[in-house]
Amino acid sequence: MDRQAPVFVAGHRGMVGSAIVRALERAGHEHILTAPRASLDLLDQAAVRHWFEVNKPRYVFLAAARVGGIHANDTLPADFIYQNLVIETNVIEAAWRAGVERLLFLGSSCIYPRMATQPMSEEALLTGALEPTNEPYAVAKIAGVKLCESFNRQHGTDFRSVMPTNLYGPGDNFDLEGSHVIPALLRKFHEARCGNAPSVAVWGSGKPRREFLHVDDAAEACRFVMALGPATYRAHTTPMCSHLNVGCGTDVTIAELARTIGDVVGYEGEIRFDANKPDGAPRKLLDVSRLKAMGWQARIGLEEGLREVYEWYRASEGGR
Ligand code: GFB
Repeated sequence: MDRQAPVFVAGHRGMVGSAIVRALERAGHEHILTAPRASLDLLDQAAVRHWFEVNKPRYVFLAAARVGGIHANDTLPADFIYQNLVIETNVIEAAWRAGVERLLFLGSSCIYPRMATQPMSEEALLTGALEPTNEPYAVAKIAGVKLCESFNRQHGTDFRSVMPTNLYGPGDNFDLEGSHVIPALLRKFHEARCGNAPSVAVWGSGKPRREFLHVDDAAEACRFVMALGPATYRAHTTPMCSHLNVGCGTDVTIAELARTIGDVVGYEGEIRFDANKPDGAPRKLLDVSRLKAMGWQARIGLEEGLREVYEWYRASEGGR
């Protein structure tokens, strides 16, 4: 990637987008373009086309999305499918129209079938039924992958896709209703410790397994994939299976995660499992061999990452 060239990070205020901006700054990029929602509504096609015509980015990281945990996905299906479809169609089509050299679309590991063989390889896409709690979001993200592939096949664009596993890190959403499991449990255990609560409620059975990747690792993977030469990228993907899994290659049960978070926070009370809440997919471990063969792998271990995010949370949101 040319460090002087304009690079647009769509969704720069989110956890992933802000991590990508930090990774680009660390790598010496001098022309990073961002657009706050107040000045560019990605749901407005005319506005997006106009912004691209005026700003002419050479590279685009499409990290903007409507995201949330299992409860948000399960209760707001129309928001999740509509907003993610519109954002990706607007940005990908405008990028083609404006002659963007390279775009990276960010999906999610939930695009794979609920009962896919574990670990899930890129070829597992569209081979079975999706997890009901996040099917609308998954369908939107699958459409994003297919949008990139279709523009590449018809128009000769170089639009790439990465499918990160469950991400966590600074700038995450700590709202207890809409968040993912790690920020939710960090906050719950923190508040239980500060309030001397006798127990903490963890949703579901605690049996599902999840793979977790620190968002700074994910951002470095995004920069790595964007920097690959077209021949290298094409040598490790196919025109109809062009996406790359991004993960750490190991997973833990939610119960093990809860115990680790309890240790990180220093909470010594009881962990209770709320069977009235959904478990979601039983497991979502990614096969990361494709990206590993290209030379990238995760560096930040889960406990190290959790400690760092907990400190960020206490300094920025947790207060005490
Ligand atoms: O992180 P999470 O909401 O998303 O839930 P998914 C992961 C697991 O943690 C589920 C359990 O089995 C939850 O029941 N869990 C336990 C909790 N306690 C809590 C809690 O307090 N809050 C939350 N949120 N979970 C998401 C998809 O699925 O994965 C998204 O819905 C996206 O669309 C994301 O794909 C990466 O991993 O189940």
